[in-house]
Amino acid sequence: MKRYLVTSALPYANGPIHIGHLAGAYLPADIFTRHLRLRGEDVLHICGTDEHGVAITLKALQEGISPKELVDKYYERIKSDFEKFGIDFDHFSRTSRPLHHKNAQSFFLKLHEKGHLYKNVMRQYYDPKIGKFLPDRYVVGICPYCGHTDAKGDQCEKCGRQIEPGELVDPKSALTGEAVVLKETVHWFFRLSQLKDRLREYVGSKNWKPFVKEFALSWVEELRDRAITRDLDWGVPVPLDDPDAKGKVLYVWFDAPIGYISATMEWAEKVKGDMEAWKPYWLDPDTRLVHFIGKDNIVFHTIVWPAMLMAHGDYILPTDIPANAFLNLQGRKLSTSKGYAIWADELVESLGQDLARYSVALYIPEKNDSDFNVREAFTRTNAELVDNFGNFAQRVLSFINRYMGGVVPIAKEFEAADRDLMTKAKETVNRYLKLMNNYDIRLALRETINLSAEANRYYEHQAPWRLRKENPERAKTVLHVAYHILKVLSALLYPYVPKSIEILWNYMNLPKTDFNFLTSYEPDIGGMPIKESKPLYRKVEEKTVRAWEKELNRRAKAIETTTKEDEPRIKYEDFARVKLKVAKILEAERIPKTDKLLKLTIDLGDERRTLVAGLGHVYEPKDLVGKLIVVVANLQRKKLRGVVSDGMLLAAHDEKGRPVLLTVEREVPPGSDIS
Ligand code: B3M
Ligand code: ZN
Repeated sequence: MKRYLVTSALPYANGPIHIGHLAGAYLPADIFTRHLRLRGEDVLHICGTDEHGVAITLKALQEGISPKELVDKYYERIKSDFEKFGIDFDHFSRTSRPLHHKNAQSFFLKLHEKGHLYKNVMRQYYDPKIGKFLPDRYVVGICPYCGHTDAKGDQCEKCGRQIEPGELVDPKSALTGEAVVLKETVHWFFRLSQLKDRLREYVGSKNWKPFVKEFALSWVEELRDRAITRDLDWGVPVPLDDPDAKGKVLYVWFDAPIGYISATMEWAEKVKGDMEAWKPYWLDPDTRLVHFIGKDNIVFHTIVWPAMLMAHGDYILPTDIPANAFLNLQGRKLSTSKGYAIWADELVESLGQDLARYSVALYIPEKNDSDFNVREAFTRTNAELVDNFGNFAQRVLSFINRYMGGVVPIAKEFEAADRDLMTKAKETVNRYLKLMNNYDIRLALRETINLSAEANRYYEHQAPWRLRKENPERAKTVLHVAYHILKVLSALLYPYVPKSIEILWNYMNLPKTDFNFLTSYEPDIGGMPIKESKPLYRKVEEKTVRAWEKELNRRAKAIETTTKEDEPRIKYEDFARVKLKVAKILEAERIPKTDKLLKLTIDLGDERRTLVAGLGHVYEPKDLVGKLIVVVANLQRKKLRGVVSDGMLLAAHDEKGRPVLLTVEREVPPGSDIS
């Protein structure tokens, strides 16, 4: 038996959980953990809310409440969201608890005593009106690169550039509106650069997902020391008597990962009732420590956090970090702050827990961003979970109840078709185990549904409803085999849709429900009584799909109008800098290994150019040739998948988020100016 400690990224306690959070970390982590438990492994799934940092204090400001009131509100909401979605943590804690504060402070002190920290002066924005240093997010001004008037102290959301202290034009305090000044302040820095070699060796030794490992290795080479304290009054106070520590707290990304340890300690005390029980999970090198996260948390989990653990010295290092990419919704980015999402609780309310889990599991972004389209997701859930698997289960159990006295028949002799299907089941289980161990949660589900489709084909082909009159013995063998395959399928599907499988196990009246028993062929299932059964699932109705499409359209439009109101107006001169021209598409071809990117050759009147456009999932290349399009002609060139795109074409988006080309209403020469 192996020991695992699985964690999911601690969600900021500043908003409800939506399907992007679930697909990005929490649902794959729950599926993986439930599978390990079914296999009988020793596993803990730990999580909790991340309750410090600017993400909390800014949201509290916006809601006009204190950070404490904010985290108290969202701790309860987030905990409830996870419970409704069946995310089954062994313990769900929160980083504002005293245990964590004490733990984070002792972690800091240990690094301080061992010489891994040093004080340094840095320039920080200061609001003279309230006499406080401001975190970069609290400072707004004009982006020195693109002129965006709502850029923040450290980055511009419009052009995406990092902004160094002092670069922001006309910086003002987001709290008081007053002009801010740069002042020197003291912070404690973590000697990350000293750990570069150890980190390079540590990351190099891991067989993480390629995009995770490459990203981490690239960061190791640019490693520099980081400030791990902040001028904020909400957070874990810096535990030093030093006058420079007054009014300072630990940087949220320093304290938050320590929250994984604190939550395990709290589990030991509050759930297990044994203060020492956390130690094997964090101190024993045989424990496999697995952090499920979203891709925006890769750096902190693959570099900073292991460096902290190396510097501290007592704890094990993360074994695996199965980071996932992002989930989009109807072709648009999800946004908690803008209210564009499907919230965990409303999806369960609408579909029930198992269909909600299944529909999200189909789109877990394990390697690339994926898009949750409600019509496609619910149609596939109906076809695969309800019609394919659900139907097979109901047919087998009701046939046994109706024609075989409610007892699993004994099989006297197997035919080739029976042995084939049972062999396929065994092979599927082996592939499933490999995929699960490699965090390929989505592909493991694919294997399961493929086996279920095989089982349906077998059942249809054998046609026991005819056999029971013509060859009753044969009918008994077919139902015996079908019951065994249903038992295997239940083990594979349980982690995805636990509630319905537990009901199925009751109908099947199984003596045990561990993975090995469920997936092995047990001859003595013959003769076992089963219980009356009912259909496990109800399909998602067309009216529900329509209602979701309508509602999501409304939410998307709501963003457009709010951004319109908030969006500052530009001057004509700003617009005049953009050179728009008519172009004719001369050639179009797909860019290999992408389903969206097309390489276009266009005629711009006095020149020909190459453009890269994300139209391939909606337009066939051949249909584009000859079209007149609108192009931004003076955009900086950009290399996309090895092709230099010299300009950008303009397209609108329909209600499903699909691109619709902009063109002119009658023929004009290519290269014509647009103004
Ligand atoms: N609170 C997740 C986020 O970026 C962040 C994770 C902390 S895990 C230690 O929302
Ligand atoms: Zn900018």
